[in-house]
Amino acid sequence: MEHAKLYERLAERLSKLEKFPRIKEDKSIATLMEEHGISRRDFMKWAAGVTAMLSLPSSFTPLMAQAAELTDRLPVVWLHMAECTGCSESLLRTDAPTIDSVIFDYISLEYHETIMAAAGWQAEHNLESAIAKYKGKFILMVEGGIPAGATENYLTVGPHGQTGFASAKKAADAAAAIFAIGTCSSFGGVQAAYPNPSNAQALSKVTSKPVINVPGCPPSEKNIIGQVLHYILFGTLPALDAYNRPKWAYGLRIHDLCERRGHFDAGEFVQEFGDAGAKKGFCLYKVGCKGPYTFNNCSRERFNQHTSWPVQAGHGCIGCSEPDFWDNMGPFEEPLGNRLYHTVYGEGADKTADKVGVTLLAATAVGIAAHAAIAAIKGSGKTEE
Ligand code: FSX
Ligand code: SF4
Ligand code: F3S
Repeated sequence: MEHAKLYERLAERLSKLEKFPRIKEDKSIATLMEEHGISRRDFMKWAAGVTAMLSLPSSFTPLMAQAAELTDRLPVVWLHMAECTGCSESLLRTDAPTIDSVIFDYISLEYHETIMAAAGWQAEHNLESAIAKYKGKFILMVEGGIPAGATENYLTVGPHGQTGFASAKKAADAAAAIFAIGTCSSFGGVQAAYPNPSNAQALSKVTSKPVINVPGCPPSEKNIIGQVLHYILFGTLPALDAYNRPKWAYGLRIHDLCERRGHFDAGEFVQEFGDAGAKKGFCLYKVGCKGPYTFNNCSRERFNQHTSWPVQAGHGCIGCSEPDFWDNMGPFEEPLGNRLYHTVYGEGADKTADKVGVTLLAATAVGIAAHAAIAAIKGSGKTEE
């Protein structure tokens, strides 16, 4: 009954959106899909996958497909701050066009520095007119940390040398919804790593409006597009965790659904890269996997249309969707538990644990390290040829 009511409410919202004028008149999504060799059947299969990912019942699949068809009614402004453009690459650089990347083409992207043709004065003008034309109606996606150094001059964009800080603030003030795309925009990211020379900040420090964080360095294409579709369907904030990450994507630890989890439980670990255990697909905890402390859906959804993800490729998770992971999760190829036990320079374990940031994280680290240690004592972690 509850589902029926929700279905009705969402269907009503979509039929209202459908009446909005299409921003892109040139092509329908069906034509675009056809051009990329994607059948209607593939599209519906994809819509079923996204429906499950957003924890909606499978009967909502037609609504999801309809929401994807309406992404051209929604103006999006995408700003680049201090970062590596990996988030955009995550969406755009798949070797074959995925449905997510086709939808990204279809979205009415009013401004995106990496893929637009305009440059210089023209680009700046485009941004200003998009913000003015769609005031209060556009989605703002920001990629990158925002340098707020002493003079705010660490990042300037465009011919007027506007600071990144000012440009993000101006766009955020006029946006209908704000998504921080990637760990840099969500939490500061690599440029905010100690000693953070440009005083890089999270997008949420630039505006007082709610910011939905979609972290990951980079986030998967699914988490970016999924967030857009969630907004089209619901028009409200999703349920968020303590770090403003949508729970549908960041509600579980990598470790919870990892395909190597059976080996972790059995105490079967890779002791060093390339050993016999690595060949058998054993757990990567002892070579640094941070999956037990990292909240993201990589082990469930994977990347590039479900083909692979870091742990499947043979390297541990480095915790890239967690705040300050550059400082807190390193060294990336050593277990976090080692750091908690083998304290350096006379610092106590508690003091070191404090730096990890979250008590839960530290407690889990101790538990996980204990598991690995017990497994080693039992001798079951050995991987002789
Ligand atoms: Fe790079 Fe995006 Fe990392 Fe940051 O991703 S993949 S440095 S999250 O902002 O471009
Ligand atoms: Fe998977 Fe890493 Fe957990 Fe091992 S420690 S089961 S590799 S997430
Ligand atoms: Fe990042 Fe770990 Fe996923 S490193 S991409 S959160 S497996």
